[in-house]
Amino acid sequence: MAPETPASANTLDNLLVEDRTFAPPEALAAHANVSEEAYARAEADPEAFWAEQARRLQWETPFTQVLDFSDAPHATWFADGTLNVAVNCADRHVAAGNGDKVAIHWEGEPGDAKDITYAELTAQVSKAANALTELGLRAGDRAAIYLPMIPEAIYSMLACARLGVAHSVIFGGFSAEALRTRIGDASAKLVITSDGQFRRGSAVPLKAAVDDAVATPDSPVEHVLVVRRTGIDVTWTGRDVWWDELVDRQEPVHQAQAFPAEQPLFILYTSGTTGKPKGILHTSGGYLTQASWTHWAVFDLKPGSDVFWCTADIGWVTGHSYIVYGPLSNGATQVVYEGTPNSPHEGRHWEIIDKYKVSIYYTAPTLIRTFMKWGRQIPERYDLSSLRVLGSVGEPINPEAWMWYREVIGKNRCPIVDTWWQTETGAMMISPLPGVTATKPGSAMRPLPGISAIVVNDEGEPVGNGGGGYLVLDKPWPSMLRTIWGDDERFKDTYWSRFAAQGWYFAGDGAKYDTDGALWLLGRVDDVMNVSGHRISTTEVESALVAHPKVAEAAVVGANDAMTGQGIVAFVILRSEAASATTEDPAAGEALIAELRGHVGTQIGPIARPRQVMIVPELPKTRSGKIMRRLLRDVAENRDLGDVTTLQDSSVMNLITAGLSTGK
Ligand code: 6R9
Repeated sequence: MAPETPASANTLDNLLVEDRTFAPPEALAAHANVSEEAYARAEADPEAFWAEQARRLQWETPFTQVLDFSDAPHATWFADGTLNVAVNCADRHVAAGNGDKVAIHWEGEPGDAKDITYAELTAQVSKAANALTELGLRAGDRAAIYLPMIPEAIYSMLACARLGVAHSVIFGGFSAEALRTRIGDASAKLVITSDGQFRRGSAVPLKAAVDDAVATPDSPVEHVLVVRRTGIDVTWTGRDVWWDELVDRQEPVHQAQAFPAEQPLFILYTSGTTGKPKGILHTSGGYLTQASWTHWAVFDLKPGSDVFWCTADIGWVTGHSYIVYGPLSNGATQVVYEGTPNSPHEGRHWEIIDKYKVSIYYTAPTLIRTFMKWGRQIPERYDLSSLRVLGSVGEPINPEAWMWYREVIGKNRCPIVDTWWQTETGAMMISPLPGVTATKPGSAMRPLPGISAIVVNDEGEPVGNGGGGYLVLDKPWPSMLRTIWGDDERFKDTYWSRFAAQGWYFAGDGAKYDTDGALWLLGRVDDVMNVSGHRISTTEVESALVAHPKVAEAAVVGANDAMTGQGIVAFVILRSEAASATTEDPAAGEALIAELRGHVGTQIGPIARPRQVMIVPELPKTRSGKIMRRLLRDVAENRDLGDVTTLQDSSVMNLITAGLSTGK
């Protein structure tokens, strides 16, 4: 059978139907930070809306211009205003009388803990800024930060911001090679790292990778500043400086200078699926405006009573915007946790929520599905009654994972905000507002006030309700990326050439509207499968699989198929009980595979029925928890594996391929 053209003109088939809807809780809606009127007001005059949000910040020189998009796709926001980002995140809360308020409840992996007030934060950032100045850093320079989730990571980011130095945070655990290319691309003069980091109870080296990365004659790095975290042995050279010897002796006061709104704030590298990583550049005023406002609006933050916790790593954009810049600019109290969710036990997150009375919890679908796999009996041992808003980010959240999150963690009380955004967008773009928007399991619902997003087909025509296609952002927004560091051509090419005629930003994600007009994100367009001419999103088939009571996680890929163009191959992780049952009895495993294929067929239609289902113990993920389908495609098509350097745990692929070759 030759692949046929689908009957509809839509770019993506719309398979999954979801009709559960949850209204915002009345008590929350009655006191919500934002109300329905904000949408219409922002739409009528987006620039006035964002100017109003920008005034939530402290400006040294007030701006008179808002947006300038005359050099599109390059935008400037608030360009004639000046501000200091670190002052906005620390000093101004002290000046407002909140110096004794806890900014950070820091919880170390081994169980050490420390509360950091806004006064302490201001002093530490000032000392670090003085130290960086002593090392020769000046406004306009770049510094790389390669640290675990310890307070010094946040002090370092804010010290850079304070000096007008752009930081480039690199995931603690990326290889020396990954470090070298990122340091080189940004010409970083300084690397801030630690001797080692704790991972599941043991101390592992960190500085060693930096030693490797800077050991070339052409390295731009002049100094390596080293935090003592684990006490493990390190090798030492003339360019190395201990944090406790340099920073601790500095004055806790630093006179901050204001910088223009368009001063570079950070570069963050996204791996992309192919080619060299892209250094996404963000600047100061627009970025901070949107990070700050979305953190306040989307979580309905009450800075006086809420305890916020974002479980991301600071090496991911989510950590930049919703651990550092959003919460601290809002003067929030938050938890920062150094470790992994199952160290020393699988109840660690719930124990922390109980201990600090966390009221807003923001995490990723990958983790929710992991918690589902471990079982609901674990969170049920803890008091989670302090929670009032739950958030999700990083991937589409499957409806069943959403329902589990709502019932088991939120006890059917807490609204869930599913927030769609990207490193490139800098801050949240599409999300419900917890006191305003009704929610549906798995949908990000609608663009935030001040944001415009539409779903279009190949020709750039809006698809309308019930249709699927490409997600585009058709209006500029304050925290938009300004360029790709050192490669402006690639910036234009990657994001602005697909719909150049219309001048739209191409997000690279598939999306659809349901019949009510709610927005559903459907994964990267590169991952879309083509089965007999039907374009099927990975997300919908994965969601159908996760809806089966024995499945915790699923990843599907399209593999070459002589008959249908591509055939759907599913990799499935079972929930704990089902996993032990199938390991003990291979026949039960075979029966379950047949059941799962049938289940997808009945849930969303025969066209989406997987050709193959493989039960695996793990899935390959990036450090921000995204499934790397590219590697699974290599497995499904019996190819050698491509680049595995951005995997969170590179041994996972051995586990998967070993399991397959023994027929499991
Ligand atoms: C913040 C972040 C961006 C990509 C994005 C999309 C996926 C993120 C999502 C989501 C569906 C959500 N993504 N949030 N997909 N629903 N709520 O994750 O940034 O690491 O740059 O990834 O992540 O595919 O294009 P980043």
